[in-house]
Amino acid sequence: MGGYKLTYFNLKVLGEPIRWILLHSNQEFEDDRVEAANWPEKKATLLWGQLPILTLEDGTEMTQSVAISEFLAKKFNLVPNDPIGQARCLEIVLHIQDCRSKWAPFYVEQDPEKQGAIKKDLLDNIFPHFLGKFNDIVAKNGNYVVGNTVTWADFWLTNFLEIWRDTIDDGLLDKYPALQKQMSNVFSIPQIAAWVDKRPQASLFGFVM
Ligand SMILES: N[C@@H](CCC(=O)N[C@@H](CS)C(=O)NCC(=O)O)C(=O)O
Repeated sequence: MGGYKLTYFNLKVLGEPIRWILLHSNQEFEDDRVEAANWPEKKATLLWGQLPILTLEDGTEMTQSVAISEFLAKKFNLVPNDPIGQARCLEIVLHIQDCRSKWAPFYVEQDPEKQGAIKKDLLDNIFPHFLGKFNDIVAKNGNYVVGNTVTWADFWLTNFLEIWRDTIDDGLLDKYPALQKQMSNVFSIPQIAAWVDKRPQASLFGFVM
């Protein structure tokens, strides 16, 4: 055991980029997935009441998926060398988080009519805005997010492109060739390819993302 434990749900969403950073770095880790039935009890014991949590070898716990990802990426050389490149990675990941926060209500909404309106706004406005910009950035960077080479920001982008496509529209990425190439770059990394072949099927409260 390499000493890390990632506690999250049986979902990809905010846990999967962290799993990929650890896998890419050949770190063994405990992939701790909290069952829905155990969540209320577990939540009550947590400082911030949310997941993911990364537990380090000495028992130190970290929260916030972006902070955890950047911490591990710095430790395991998945960041550019220059400060501006490092800031660009964080910048893009925070834009991915912004896009995620616009997509998430689609899943929470129970009323089919309201859900349809959210989906229409995603397809007409939100995704064209974010995906168009991500595509242009990636096209200028050799089909990576920053600096013509893989960084932790690529793991974030590929993970969410896959989730948004699979949850909203199979053809979502058809207009974005650079994003398709970026995903294929990430999914070709041997450790990620091997993981994707065998990873648990995400499923929690009917969410399969
Ligand atoms: N900004 C936090 C958000 C964490 C978050 O929203 N976690 C959700 C799962 S994706 C959660 O724990 N939900 C259960 C709850 O709040 O009770 C991060 O990026 O880590």
